[in-house]
Amino acid sequence: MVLTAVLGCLLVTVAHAMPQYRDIILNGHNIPNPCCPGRRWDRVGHMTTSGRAMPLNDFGSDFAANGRRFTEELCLADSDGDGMKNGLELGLVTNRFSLATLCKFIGMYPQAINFLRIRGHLGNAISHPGICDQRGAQSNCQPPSQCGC
Ligand SMILES: [Ca+2]
Repeated sequence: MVLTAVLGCLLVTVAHAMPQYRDIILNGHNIPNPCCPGRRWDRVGHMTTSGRAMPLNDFGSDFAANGRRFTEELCLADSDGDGMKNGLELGLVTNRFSLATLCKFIGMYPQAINFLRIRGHLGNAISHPGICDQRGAQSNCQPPSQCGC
């Protein structure tokens, strides 16, 4: 009985959180949790990182609007309005190429995430692209009042 309940919860989580999308998002498996420093946010496109309620955050809405692909446009967008473009928050390193160039590249070759990392153009994600943490220099958003930790 308990096993059935646990498996049911896992299936619901897998069916709704769509963890495979993390594979096509830069650092999708290692998004910092803005509410709990040092922890990850496993559902990059959702407002919560755990629990059953899974409304999309602004990054998730933008991702869905882009056909559930990490496009050049999504890379250059500032989904959470904190003043930092998604590509920068997700770890693109712009010391050699501009963000526009790197976003164009990943938009054209979405399977090239590991190539970018190996070549030093992708570091660790520095903040969450869909949950405002007010890190951006031109931040125009508020962190959620109940982030959960
Ligand atoms: Ca942002």
